[in-house]
Amino acid sequence: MGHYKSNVRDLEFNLFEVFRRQDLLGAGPYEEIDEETARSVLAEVTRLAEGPIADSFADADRRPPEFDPATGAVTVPDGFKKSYRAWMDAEWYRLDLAPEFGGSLAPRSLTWAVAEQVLGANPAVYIYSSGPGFAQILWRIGTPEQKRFAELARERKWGATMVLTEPDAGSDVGAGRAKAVRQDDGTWHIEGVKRFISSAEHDMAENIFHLVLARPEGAGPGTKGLSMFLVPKYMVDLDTGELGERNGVYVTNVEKKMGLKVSTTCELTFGERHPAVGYLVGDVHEGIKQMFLVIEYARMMVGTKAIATLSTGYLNALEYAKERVQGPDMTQMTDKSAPRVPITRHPDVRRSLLTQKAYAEGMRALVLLTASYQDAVQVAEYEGRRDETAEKLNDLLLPIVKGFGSERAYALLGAESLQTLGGSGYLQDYPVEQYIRDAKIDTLYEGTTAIQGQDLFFRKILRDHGAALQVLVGEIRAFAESDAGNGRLKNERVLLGRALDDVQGILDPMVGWALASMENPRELYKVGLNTSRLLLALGDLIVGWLLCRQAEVALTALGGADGRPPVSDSDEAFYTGKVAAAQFFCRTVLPRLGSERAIAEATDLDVMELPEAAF
Ligand code: ST9
Ligand code: FAD
Repeated sequence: MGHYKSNVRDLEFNLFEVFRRQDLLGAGPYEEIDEETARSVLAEVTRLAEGPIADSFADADRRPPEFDPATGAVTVPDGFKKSYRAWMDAEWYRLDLAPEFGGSLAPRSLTWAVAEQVLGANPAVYIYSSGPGFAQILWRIGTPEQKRFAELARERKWGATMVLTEPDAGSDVGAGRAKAVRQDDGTWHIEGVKRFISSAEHDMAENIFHLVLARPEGAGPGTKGLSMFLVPKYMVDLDTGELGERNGVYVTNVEKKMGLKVSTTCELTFGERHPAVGYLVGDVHEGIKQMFLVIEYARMMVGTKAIATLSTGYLNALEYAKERVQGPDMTQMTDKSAPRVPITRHPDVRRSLLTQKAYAEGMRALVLLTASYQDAVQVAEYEGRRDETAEKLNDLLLPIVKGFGSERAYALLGAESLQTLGGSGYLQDYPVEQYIRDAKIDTLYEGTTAIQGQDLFFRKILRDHGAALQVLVGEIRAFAESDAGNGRLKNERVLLGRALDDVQGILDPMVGWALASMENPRELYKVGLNTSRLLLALGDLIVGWLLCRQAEVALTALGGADGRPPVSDSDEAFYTGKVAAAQFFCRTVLPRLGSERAIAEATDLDVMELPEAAF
């Protein structure tokens, strides 16, 4: 048995019992996919993920890719190549692609359920495999020539990268100095050095294309002065598809990292040896807007990766706990001859396991809720209209999936999953220590947690005048005030309502300080002292709500309502676990939001007035 433990039962529960995705299938944009097909896709991906994709996970960590500074070439270990091939050859990435672009479009909820399994089994496989997805974005926004390039890229399975970061421009992308110089033939020469670029070199594809942000000579400062350029590693004859000369973009270093080692993180130098030719994407100077099409997808991917890792971390911890015998039952702790029990009998281990289960399953539901808004956006597009509410709810939830998801997953993997294995968790005999190293990056790239918190408050709440948030809050309030759970969730709904008031109690003063900052700019510091707090608190609230919704569905199934047959033993255990996770989360996690509120309300400027020398 490999390291990866999928939770396909829970994926199906979310898709078909909670979010009822079957109601969308077989019609509109998803005419070709019915529920049975969707379930068989999940089953097949589970087989791949737990088998060939997971196979090289540990080995590729111990023997990471080798970089040859003389040639700039990178050699990826053979085992990993096999995992990558297994995924690319299966071509499930086509589920994300439009039929006009060689795809078999599936709802995003299904494609993120598929992605979860690959990201949990071997995240770098998914990251390297994003070439066709990048190509689709280029195909949507590119010139006719770039559309042709995109089709070749998809067919030939070329690799792709997103190129923003520079040594002095990380969170502050607008500080980028890479330059674009226009040539007489309409192409551009890119000059400068980018760093930390994922997948910029490897030996698993014949070509790699880079989507690069650079500043045309004379363009203004900040992100709005950046344009996006297509810069291929090898030039391409668009008529024949043949590869031509080597372009002047080279990897000049590959970083040594804490985790996710098989995913290359590269310094990328443009135009040093010979010109790096770039093509202005779509022939328009809208670089940052265009790049956010990629970023939005990548932020969802990073959150899903983190949550997938927590899920397999929890399931590994659970398996270990069931088998590890240590100490007597607590009620017999003074009896030195009492029988020893599996550690699952110890209250503190149970607390830990339920904490992991509630977060892993609640955050999976958060990913799939977000994906269900993406489904709505796709359906609307297909019908020739826009669903602005779904668009905005997706926008609102993205920083929570990414920022909250990665923070909670990383914290729990260390504090709870590894801890469950005791000293054994610290060894490389078990996968959890690698999970922790591999998951740390999720709080950092694609915008750090601080950036996600600011995105949530300033862009997704304040700039939206709270409109999308009010829709979400309205749904949570309605649930809290309903009779969901038929009496069995009464206490939980009260706790949920209180948690909602607490989150509102964090948000209200923040809005007040933001308004007051127009008179006194320093009031903005009080907002900045609380954006990460709001991000995490709102995440906890949504997880609590989703766990309660799941519990409601589970209680109905257990109650045998609507003349349903009694459930199987395994389903009975599954549904019982759902109710328990919701109750546990509402009783032990949500009350903490009251303290967060009190801390937020008491915010003053002391922290900002402290002289740097006093730190
Ligand atoms: C990275 C890669 O870290 C990590 C691993 C990658 C692995 C690759 C995997 C890729 C998978 C994806 C493949 C594609 C597949 C597709 C498949 C399809 C089916 N939302 O606030 P302002 C825009 S990469 C949308 O003034 P500042 C907007 O246009 C490095 N748009 O910002 C806005 O204009 P307007 C990641 C947004 O103060 C404009 O930006 N690095 C959003 O100038 C300016 O906005 C980072 O993430 C948004 N949320 O700049 C950088 N926000 O307002 C983190 C902004 O007129 N830093 N825009 O609409 C930030 O995000 C900063 O906040 C900043 C600030 C740079 C935006
Ligand atoms: P900094 O921006 O210097 O941040 C340092 C600290 O200051 C952080 O805690 C941050 O939260 C905080 N901070 C910074 N600004 C603010 C602010 N305004 N308010 C509050 N706090 C702030 N980039 C790409 O373009 N393409 C890639 O493919 C890519 N892949 C990557 C892969 C890996 C393994 C790594 C490590 C990075 C990758 N990156 C990539 C870069 C990544 O997106 C950046 O590292 C990230 O955006 C943070 O930038 P930075 O490292 O410069 O940190």
